[in-house]
Amino acid sequence: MKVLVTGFTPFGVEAINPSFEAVQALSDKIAQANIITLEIPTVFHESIEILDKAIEINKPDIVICVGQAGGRFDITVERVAINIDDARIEDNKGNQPIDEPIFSDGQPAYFANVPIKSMVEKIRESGIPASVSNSAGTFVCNHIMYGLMYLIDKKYSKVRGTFIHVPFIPQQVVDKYNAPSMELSMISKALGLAIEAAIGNRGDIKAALGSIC
Ligand code: PCA
Repeated sequence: MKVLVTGFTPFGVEAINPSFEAVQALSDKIAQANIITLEIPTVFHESIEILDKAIEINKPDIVICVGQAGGRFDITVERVAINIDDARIEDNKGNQPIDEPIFSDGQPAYFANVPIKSMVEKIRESGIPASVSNSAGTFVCNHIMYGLMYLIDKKYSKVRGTFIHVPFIPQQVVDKYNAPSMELSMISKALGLAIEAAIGNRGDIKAALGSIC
């Protein structure tokens, strides 16, 4: 079993991206699966092309893409990706698509095909805050998750995957008022647990982890 785990390059005003920092800190083996890590540029489309090549070369069974969600306090496992780019800021190559579909021949949305609730519960059991998220936004993170699920739909039907958003780490919030953060080691541990749950479960649990608004 092989799991490809990606993180993003820093973007916006940030000098680091906790997603790739945490991905890099994962062990090489989790629950007997080989872990392959990859840094992806925070750039529309180029990110999907790089992911596509990495899937083609590495032939993973599971792909988990990870990104920073500054302002969220917990680890959020994404349920769905939507076919829209709507960028509030430029990506790392100056692109700022507004209300553009990601793929004209793609579905309006794709759902994660790993057991997201089992993953959230496994993280919570270890005392780390986590929840299911029903929106990955409309920037490059939603874009890469949509790209991943589109590629699974069109080319890699045996692959399973989703996207996980992680909070800022403490060094990013020393000058930000009221911004939540989580220690890098905790984020990395949570990612490892999420991967373990994805490896060990095909069907999901029926748990009341939905959101009210
Ligand atoms: N977070 C951004 C893109 C890259 C990242 O780490 C997002 O949530 O869209």
